[in-house]
Amino acid sequence: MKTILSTLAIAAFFAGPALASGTHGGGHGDEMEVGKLGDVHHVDREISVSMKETDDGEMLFEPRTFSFSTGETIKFTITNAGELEHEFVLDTAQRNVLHKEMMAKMDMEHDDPNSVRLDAGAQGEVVWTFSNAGTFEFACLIPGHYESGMHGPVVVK
Ligand SMILES: [Cu+2]
Repeated sequence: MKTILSTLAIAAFFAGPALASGTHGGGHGDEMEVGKLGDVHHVDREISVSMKETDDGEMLFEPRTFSFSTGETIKFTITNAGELEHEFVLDTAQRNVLHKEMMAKMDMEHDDPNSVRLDAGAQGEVVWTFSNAGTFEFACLIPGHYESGMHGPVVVK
């Protein structure tokens, strides 16, 4: 059974010291440290991302890293070119670790603008504005996938 949880539910689940020290308080709508939902009519750049497994058991994103300027709005067009289900999640590395631990305990679908989960062969998109400078992370948090290589840095300058 799959449970649909929002970022807020995840925050509530992890309402412990680790999360409290790692995030700013609310009050800015859906703004996250990594940024916010982008305006599809004001996209600065479009980037294609593929997700797949390799013959030797790795799971990969292509490209493996991203570098953006503060304030840029990116349209990610994401293709699952593999044979398994995958997802693309933008967040801080710290929150991805917590989120991944939660995913290991219960299968979970996201209903958040910072992520998309795709069946094999499917395509989806995430339009995102990187409003804050810093080093963030994109990852697939389906159990075992992060460890198989599905994560990379997002540097915002
Ligand atoms: Cu995956």
